[in-house]
Amino acid sequence: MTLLMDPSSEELEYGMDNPVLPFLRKDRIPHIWCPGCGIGTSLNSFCRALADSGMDMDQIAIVSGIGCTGRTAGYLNLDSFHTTHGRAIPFATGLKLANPNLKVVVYSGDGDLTAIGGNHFMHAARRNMDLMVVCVNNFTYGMTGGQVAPTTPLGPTQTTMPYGNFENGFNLPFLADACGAVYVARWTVYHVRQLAKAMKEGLQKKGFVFIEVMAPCPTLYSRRNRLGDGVDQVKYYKERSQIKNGAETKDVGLTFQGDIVVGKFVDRERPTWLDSMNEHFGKVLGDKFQTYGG
Ligand SMILES: Cc1ncc(C[n+]2csc(CCOP(=O)(O)OP(=O)(O)O)c2C)c(N)n1
Ligand code: SF4
Repeated sequence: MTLLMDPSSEELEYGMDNPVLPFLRKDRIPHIWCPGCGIGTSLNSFCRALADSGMDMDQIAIVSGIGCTGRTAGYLNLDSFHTTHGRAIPFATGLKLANPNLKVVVYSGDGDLTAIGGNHFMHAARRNMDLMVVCVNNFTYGMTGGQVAPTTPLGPTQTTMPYGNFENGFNLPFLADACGAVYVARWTVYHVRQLAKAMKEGLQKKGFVFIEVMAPCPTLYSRRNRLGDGVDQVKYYKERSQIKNGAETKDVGLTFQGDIVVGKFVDRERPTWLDSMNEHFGKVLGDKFQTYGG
């Protein structure tokens, strides 16, 4: 093979013209994720959404909690914060309120967001806090060895459910919708283009945006349940997904290896927390109140 480029050049090392490169902290690579893990694919879609959005990267911040998905913050070439377990949303809320001009994105796993962080998730959606929340749902606690998660469907085994899970899992889009999110979508890591488009829309939307991304955890969830490798899981996503934009979120619950409904389910308008606060205090205090954050 003839090398056309200097072998020490960055382009050769990472691939020429890779559009996601400017958004990654190359000094942090190689990343920690296992072969076939879906988190990296979701991150690729996110980088493409950043590129397509045309937004000023100095105006975007990313916040993660703890877990394999939580590591995304460290790999992104944005102002990024790796917070404590379950606390990405309150941290992001503080950031947003301190600097209302920032677009703040929370990027974390299903356990981090909806188990230990579930209370924060509900209230941020209820308040319509202006945040975009991406949840990589691999149905398990990846980083800590495959414990049952609040999203694990009925049936599969987990380290803490060796005879199969008997607890009902959350239908995350339904939860987000019921709590008041203004934008709710679900895609899988098979749907990379639709996912990037949803993320771009989410970046441009004002209010609590929730995007669920179904992703394989081949090392723990798939192996334990004999589902094959990451590619086998993506084939399952391809074969069993139905795109139903506008579907009622109550109807999009997931079952173990069953049909998957994907799409944009909710896209509505309602005042954000800051809009409501400004309006309220403007009315109550009149001229004594100075509008905060424009
Ligand atoms: C207060 C606290 N409790 C528990 C943990 C251990 N812990 C770290 S990550 C994690 C779960 C991660 O699962 P998930 O959010 O689904 O992310 P994944 O690793 O699957 O991407 C847990 C329980 C912790 N770090 N801090
Ligand atoms: S343990 Fe699972 S979620 Fe974590 S990096 Fe490996 S495959 Fe991904």
